[in-house]
Amino acid sequence: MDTSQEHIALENKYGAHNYHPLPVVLSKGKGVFVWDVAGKKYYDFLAAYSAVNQGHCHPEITKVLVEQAQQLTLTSRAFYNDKLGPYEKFTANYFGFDKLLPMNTGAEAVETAIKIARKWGYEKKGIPTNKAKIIVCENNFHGRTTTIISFSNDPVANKNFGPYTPGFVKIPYNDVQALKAVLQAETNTVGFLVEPIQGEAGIFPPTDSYLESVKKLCAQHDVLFMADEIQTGIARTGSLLAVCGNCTCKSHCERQNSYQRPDVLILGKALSGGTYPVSAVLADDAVMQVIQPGQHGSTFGGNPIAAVVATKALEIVAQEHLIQNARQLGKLFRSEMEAFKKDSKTIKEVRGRGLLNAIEINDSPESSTAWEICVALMENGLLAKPTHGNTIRFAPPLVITETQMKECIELIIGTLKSFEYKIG
Ligand code: IF1
Repeated sequence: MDTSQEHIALENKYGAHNYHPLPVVLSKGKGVFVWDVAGKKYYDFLAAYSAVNQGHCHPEITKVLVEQAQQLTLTSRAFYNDKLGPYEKFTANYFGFDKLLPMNTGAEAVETAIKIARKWGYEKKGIPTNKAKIIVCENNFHGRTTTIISFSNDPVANKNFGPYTPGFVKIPYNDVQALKAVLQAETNTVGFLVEPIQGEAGIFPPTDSYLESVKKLCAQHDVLFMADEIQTGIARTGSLLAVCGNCTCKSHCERQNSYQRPDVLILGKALSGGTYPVSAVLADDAVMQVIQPGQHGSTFGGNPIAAVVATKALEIVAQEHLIQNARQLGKLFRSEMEAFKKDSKTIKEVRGRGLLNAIEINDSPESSTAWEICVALMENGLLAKPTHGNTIRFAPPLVITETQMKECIELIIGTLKSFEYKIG
């Protein structure tokens, strides 16, 4: 038995079977590359679901992590620590909000946003007790907690986990009329929670004017526009946030009318460069001040390691021009895939923004073709993962160079060509 098989067998025997990973066991990462236990090198085109935007083991992030780990790791919020305040100031300014509430995982940050919106609804909007409604989208993905899966419509995610948390209304994504109708009908609405580009659903960017209309409608109805940018945020889609539209500046500028500023911004994943679980909710005072001592918190949220790691991870996004890189190389990726699609039966559609892209394989959603292609890509030295239906997500670290991207495009096209005979 080689070591990969041993590791896989161990997980199978002693670990809960809540994942179905590709059969590759990784033990090292650097930039856009990861290595398996046998020393084989791969391009990482998942980047830990868009968490490792700054690249694996970024030396500067690792440095602050190690230094802080030797100095002070955790105080809880029962005491102050000397890293949290500077981090909150830096990050609030970076994204243009008054305040930040620190948590650890994405799901926790979404839960936090839900609690803030409900409390704001009762205390600022005068919604009758326990009547608050939050509008969400069909095919959403916001995490795995009991409340969040309560408003999922993916049976894999929520079947047999009931009873479900009430208070959510589902409407189709990218449908302004549906939002308008529900805002008119549901007077107890406190917020609209949306992924600016739907991720798990298969990478679906909305029509250009969608977020602008969403923002207007939310403002008109005094409802919080809550953007879950856990996957799309922090340069991934070729702008600082997906709500920035076409703005490529390093941080926000209100003069860019393409910036659809949310009332509540939810971040995770790449906030730490994938180094450490760090998530956050950002909002202005009028909203954030509804949370008072004792009403929300977390043992680890806002710990000094998280604070220094996240600060550095955000600095690197600006220093290394990751927004511009994601935008340029994303364009290159999609145009090359579109060009290949013209002569190939293997691709049905190419979708995405920046370096959050997907290709839909031209086979029935029930077939395992996308999985088989991912196994073949793995054998050829590139790791990517199928998502819903027959879709493959391509989301490398944003530090990828043009030369590397060209090599990967060739590798992906070469692999797809080997499936030509099976498809169509
Ligand atoms: C899993 C997808 C990605 C997210 C958005 C909140 C969270 C996520 C928009 C929760 C998490 C992950 C988690 C991972 C699979 C994954 C995912 F395939 F489901 F869609 F990224 F592409 N909001 N997304 O995408 O954040 O609590 O995990 O830190 O296996 O659940 P978390």
